[in-house]
Amino acid sequence: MRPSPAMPPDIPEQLLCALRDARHVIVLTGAGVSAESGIPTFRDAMAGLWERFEAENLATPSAFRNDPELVWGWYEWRRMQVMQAEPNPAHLAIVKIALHVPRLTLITQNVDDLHERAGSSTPIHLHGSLFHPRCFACARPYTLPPGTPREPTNGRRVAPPKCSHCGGRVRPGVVWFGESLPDHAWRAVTKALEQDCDVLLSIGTSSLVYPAASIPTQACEHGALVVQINPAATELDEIASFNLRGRAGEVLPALVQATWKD
Ligand code: BJW
Ligand code: ZN
Repeated sequence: MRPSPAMPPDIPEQLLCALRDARHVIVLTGAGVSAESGIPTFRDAMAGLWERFEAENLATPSAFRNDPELVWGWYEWRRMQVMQAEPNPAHLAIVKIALHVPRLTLITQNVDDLHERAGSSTPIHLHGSLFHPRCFACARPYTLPPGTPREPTNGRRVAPPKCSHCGGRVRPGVVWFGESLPDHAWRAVTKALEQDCDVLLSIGTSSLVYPAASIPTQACEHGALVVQINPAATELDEIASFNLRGRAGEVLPALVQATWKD
């Protein structure tokens, strides 16, 4: 028998039922969700940022101390890429899921603003944001000038702005290796995990970076059904009840369509 077009063969009925019945869905996203918008991931072979750049020279507090111009220029280059990108069908499908379930908590490791621009109002940004820099010395927020950054081509050094309060250097508002996650973000995650999550969707993350990678396991321990959407195998494969192999921009709209016939 040919599969119905509204029911892709790789989306099991049990998963559709779980989503239809869910009262609280947690969606955890990683770089793979923005990949189809043209934003590079970190660890994918060939295309991943860490294939071309050394994380310890760019994404640590000591890297910023050693070479603030290199680090600020690299992040301005990435901010420019994001400003030139658009949300893709995966971001939009997450907005649609939120319309169908009584409660959706969106947790993202991404530092872009594509979830917000797709229409998700309050994503929890676990690893901060390219759009909220702050002073490296006194931590006061810094307001970026409007418009896309000027001339930050890849590898170009750009002097970070100075804090108007203390004169310290302004740093990107992201979470680097060895730094704690923002308190308010982790508190919101803990609260969401304690509030009867029925289904957790882990989408486009390698599940290698902690503590974010512990979220699906914690949800599972709280009784949630864990579902992974990723074209590649990850550390989460053994914990997930369903592994939907494919690109988020294709699988998620199909999942929404099959679940709610949207
Ligand atoms: C698709 C797709 C498509 C492709 N559709 N899918 C041992 C040594 C040193 C440190 C540690 C250690 N063990 C643990 C640590 C701690 C460390 C850590 O976890 N390190 C591991 C790498 C080992 N964690 C931390 O340091 C964290 N802080 C912390 O633990 O605080 C406590 C503490 C304080 C003080 C001292 C010690 C501890 C902070 C982590 C911060 C992570 N920061 C970054 C950079 C953010 C800024 C920036 O953007 O530059 O966050 S690293 C980078 O990884 C970024 C991401 O958010 C994060 C996760 O990556 P993600 O999203 O999973 O991307 P990828 O590329 O890994 O995966 C993409 C996936 O998409 C792949 O699976 C593809 O297949 C898939 N995909 N196309 C769907 N179309
Ligand atoms: Zn300052």
